[in-house]
Amino acid sequence: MSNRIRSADVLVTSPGRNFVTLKVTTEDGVVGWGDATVNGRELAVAAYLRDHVAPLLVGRDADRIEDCWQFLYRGAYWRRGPITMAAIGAVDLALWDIRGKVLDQPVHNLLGGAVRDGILSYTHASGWTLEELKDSVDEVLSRGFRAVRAQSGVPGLDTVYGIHRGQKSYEPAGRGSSPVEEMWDARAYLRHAPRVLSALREHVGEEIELLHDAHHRLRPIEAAQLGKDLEPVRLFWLEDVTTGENQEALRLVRQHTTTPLALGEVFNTIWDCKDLITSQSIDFIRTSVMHAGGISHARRINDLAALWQVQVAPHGPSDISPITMAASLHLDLVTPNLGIHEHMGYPDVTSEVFRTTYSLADGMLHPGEAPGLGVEVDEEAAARFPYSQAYLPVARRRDGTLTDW
Ligand code: GCO
Ligand code: MG
Repeated sequence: MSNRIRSADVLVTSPGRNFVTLKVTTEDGVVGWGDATVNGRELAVAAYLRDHVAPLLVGRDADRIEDCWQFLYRGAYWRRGPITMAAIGAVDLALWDIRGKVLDQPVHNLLGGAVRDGILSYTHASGWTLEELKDSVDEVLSRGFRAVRAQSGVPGLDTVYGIHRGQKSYEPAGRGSSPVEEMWDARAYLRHAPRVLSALREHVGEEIELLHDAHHRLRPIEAAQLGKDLEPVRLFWLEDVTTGENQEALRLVRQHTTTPLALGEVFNTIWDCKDLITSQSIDFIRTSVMHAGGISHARRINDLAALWQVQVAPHGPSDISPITMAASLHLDLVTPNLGIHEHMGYPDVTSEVFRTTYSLADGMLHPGEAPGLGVEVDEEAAARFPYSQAYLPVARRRDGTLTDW
């Protein structure tokens, strides 16, 4: 029996949207799958994996997951950052998948076993108008969800983060060779969002959990104002109310409001999360398992958060593949301080390539009991969906200044 790595191959495929997948095969022929998708920068991470990581994996012992993580993280010298950490994350996921398959166990059993029966999840609802938003929320609730993220249009803006442009569901990345340019008006949003969310609270009653994503685009004092104005709505959380780069900003927001704060979907390491967690400036840490270097690193973030009574709420948009979704669910199942998991869902066609065994029923997710992560990739199907360039939008203020999208 040999768990040495024979090959590591990168697949870029686009069933409904672009995904970067890593396939690691051992000398015994066991295959582990990893995800390395960085939305809008897919080919950069594919090249990093193909040119700089895959050659280092061949011949290594697939059982030594932590050593491999340390080797790729410390060994790069130029460490951290989304591309490097997504690549390391993909390798880590693939090695946990192999480990589970070799031992014939689902990954959560290798991580200490389940501490809960299922994982509370939320999905997205949106509408240009309050009436459309109510209908969208009702539709989500009719599918069994008890927690819903609500995004609304803003009068005077014809594109707003989180609101779909005609198609069935919202997908921010647009196909084409350059990004769509959206317009942003913080004053208009700050006037409108509290009114809409208050009306929505009236509509759904007290027991449904409402979440809202401000998507990094407010300045600190605007963020504080929004948090304060939304207190009567009793949100489950207000997400990315300002950017997380200047972490002091969150302390300012915190001083002004008791609305729970969630942040961290663009963070890559425990170092990015450390100050916000240890200063208790946030209530939920949102790193995705893959963008934060895989299970081996994300679990350290989760444990740090536990010490400071911060809950874990993994990022789960359509732009991380079902492999990361599954990995996240295995880790959620064993994490005592889990809060909630995002489930944005995928275009139907994605399931032609990614065969999953995780489940969603009555708003609760479960990773399933298949050995490994429980996701298999159909390579023939993947080949039918070649990469096609897509970018996330950019945003400008009314005077044309580029701002955070
Ligand atoms: C979320 C996110 C996403 C991001 C996307 C960018 O809360 O789900 O904000 O929708 O915009 O992941 O690639
Ligand atoms: Mg978000």
